[in-house]
Amino acid sequence: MAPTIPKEQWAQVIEKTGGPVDYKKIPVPTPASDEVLVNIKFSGVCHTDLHALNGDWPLPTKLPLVGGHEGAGVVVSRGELVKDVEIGDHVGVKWLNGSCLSCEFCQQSDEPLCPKPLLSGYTVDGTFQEYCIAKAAHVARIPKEVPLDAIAPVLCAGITVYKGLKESGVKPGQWVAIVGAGGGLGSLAQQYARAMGLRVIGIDTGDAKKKMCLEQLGSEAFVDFATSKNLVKDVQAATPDGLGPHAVILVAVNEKPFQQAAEYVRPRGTVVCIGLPAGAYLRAPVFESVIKMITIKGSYVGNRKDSAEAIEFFARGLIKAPFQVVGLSELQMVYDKMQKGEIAGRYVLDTSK
Ligand code: 8ID
Ligand code: ZN
Repeated sequence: MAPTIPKEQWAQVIEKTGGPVDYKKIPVPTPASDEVLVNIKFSGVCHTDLHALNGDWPLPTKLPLVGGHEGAGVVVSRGELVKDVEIGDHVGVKWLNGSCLSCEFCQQSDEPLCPKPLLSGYTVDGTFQEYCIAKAAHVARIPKEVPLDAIAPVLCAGITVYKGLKESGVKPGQWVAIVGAGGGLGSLAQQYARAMGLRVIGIDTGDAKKKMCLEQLGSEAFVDFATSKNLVKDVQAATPDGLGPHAVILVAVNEKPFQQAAEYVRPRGTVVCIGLPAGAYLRAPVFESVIKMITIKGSYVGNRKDSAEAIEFFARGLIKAPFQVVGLSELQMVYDKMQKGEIAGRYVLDTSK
């Protein structure tokens, strides 16, 4: 029996850049021929959603905007060209809502680099609503036994850090520093790193995040960036030979660590930039970069295969990161906490509340 789809739904809407978000009723959209309509059950709140609200990136959002791009839910209707996604399937709506599928980048499975991307919760309405549209070719497949609340943060944070770890080229047994370890991406990065056989140094601040990283997420060492007197030395000292981590995964929302990582990464090591602090620049000493032969690179979400792999790690029970569920109506509270750096792990919104 086809599910009943209401005409109206609850959503969190940004009317103007800077906010606040407005919790109100809006029409339920209708999918085009190549799209599906997903009844979003849970959506994670990523710091990218806060960048969208604040308008602090050099890329304008649509307005009014429904944010959100970590949506897990159930397909309730589909366009007439959609053949391989069924009504009732569990799917994830990711940051990359759609891409052209024919450019050079889409052809080589680098679809996040498509010059004409549709970005959920940024250039198209996202997952902070009960019913969300997504291109059928891009929805992530979620096995039915996987809980939709816990998988939600994987749909951006998990996929992104898993991809970043692969891009770093580190091998099992090697050390990786996760900078911003206490946040949404950082907490999942530790779990993926452990599942991939890596040894982890967490970098963030405060006792709650320290405890979470060391006791729950698998970091073997923790460096508090706010209290460390010599961060570079402390990070290097956390590896047994004192030469520093083989890779650094930067997921902080602050420019400074992007200018420090090259100093403590091991010779031949790789610095992977993922966090997107507003107006920030990379900086590295030329002398050390050259004589240590280091690599500095960016990493941006993941393609459909990376997404499927990241979900499979989760489905196998290898990824357990803390999250707190609150109602969709409480999004502004989540933004306020995120702005102050007070969130350990991820908040997930229940769209029915
Ligand atoms: O594809 C991508 N590249 C991608 C995908 C998804 C998200 C990029 N992002 C970007 C987001 O837009 C955001 O800029 O990654 C960044 C992190 O997102 P998040 O994990 O959702 O943010 P959070 O939960 O607020 O965590 C940030 C953590 O960084 C710590 C904070 O304490 C917090 O725990 N942090 C800060 I701010 N400064 C730090 C520093 N100097 C720091 N940790 C270590 N050193
Ligand atoms: Zn995100």
